[in-house]
Amino acid sequence: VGEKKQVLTPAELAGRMVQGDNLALGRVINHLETRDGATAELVRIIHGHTGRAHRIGLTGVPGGGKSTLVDRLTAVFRRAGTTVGIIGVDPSSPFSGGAVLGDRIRMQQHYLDRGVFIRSMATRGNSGGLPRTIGEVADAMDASGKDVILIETVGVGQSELDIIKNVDTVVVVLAPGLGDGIQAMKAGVLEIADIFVINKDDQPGALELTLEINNMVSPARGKTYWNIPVLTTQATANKNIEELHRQIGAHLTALKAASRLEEQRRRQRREHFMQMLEDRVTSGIDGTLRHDAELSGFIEEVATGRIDTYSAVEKVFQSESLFDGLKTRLRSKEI
Ligand SMILES: Nc1nc2c(ncn2[C@@H]2O[C@H](COP(=O)(O)OP(=O)(O)OP(=O)(O)O)[C@@H](O)[C@H]2O)c(=O)[nH]1
Ligand SMILES: [Mg+2]
Repeated sequence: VGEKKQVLTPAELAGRMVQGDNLALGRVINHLETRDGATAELVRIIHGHTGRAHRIGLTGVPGGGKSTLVDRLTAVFRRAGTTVGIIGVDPSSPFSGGAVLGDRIRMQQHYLDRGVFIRSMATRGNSGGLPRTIGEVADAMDASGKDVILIETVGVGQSELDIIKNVDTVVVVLAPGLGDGIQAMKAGVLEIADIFVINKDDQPGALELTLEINNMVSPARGKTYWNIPVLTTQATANKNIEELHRQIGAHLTALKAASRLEEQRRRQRREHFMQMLEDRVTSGIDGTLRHDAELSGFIEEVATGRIDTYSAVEKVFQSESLFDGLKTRLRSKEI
């Protein structure tokens, strides 16, 4: 197998992936993550095969039952003949190191199913944001023919909010007994929900939490393209998972009926593009500053407080060596 691995060109590998070969899909994703010589060509090929899959994000409180829901939901999708790609975002933070193993165990029933592809990705550094390549990984799953892609984010840092830039439907999962009701949620998370799930309805406080969320969303009922449902589930007992499955499908139908699906995806592509440009410019400036003797002096002067930030920025942008260095760096594919 090792030898065979060497001879596959990116186009051949992508060809297998498009045929639904999960092994090839996994290898394509490796290339997307390591950003090696094959990445650009793979991204280009993948691009021509995307747009079919329904992308669904699950976010919410830590320990609310997202992974269990993903697992049970996957079973419902599979019974309906729907193929599933799953992206689990694992915190790189040492504090929640246990999550990965737990998720593996929970997902076990699907590991041998060729209609399911599971991949975990690490969060981005300290910000806890979603990995930048998550959209490309979802694209690859889409191109490989997965009908739905479920993305579970961790309940830390920026990733709950980032999810909206990457999916068509956002499911916010809450559960009683985890913090003080909706006050415990990070600002903004409640606003991005297309569907609310109050999980663990066997636990005290589930009814109150459901009422609280219902009160929050009811003023908007009948005023937008979609009435946000508030579902009560018990993932461990498979309770109401079929209804969640139905509402996820209904949301996609509503998006299409309101001509919002394409609009939403257009906005996401534009943002992703701007983000990539920004990343490249930022790392280009960073590299240039560090490697230029004159310019790197400014970093030190600012750091020690000898010069004010504003003047330093002006001086850097007046320098010819910045633009010379930047030009070379920005055009090199390495950054
Ligand atoms: N009582 C009860 N426990 C549940 C229910 N759903 C999930 N759990 C349990 O809650 C715990 C956390 O579930 P997970 O699915 O790992 O939750 P999560 O949101 O993915 O957790 P993180 O990814 O760590 O944020 C596990 O022990 C589950 O078995 C439920 O409906 N009722
Ligand atoms: Mg989880």
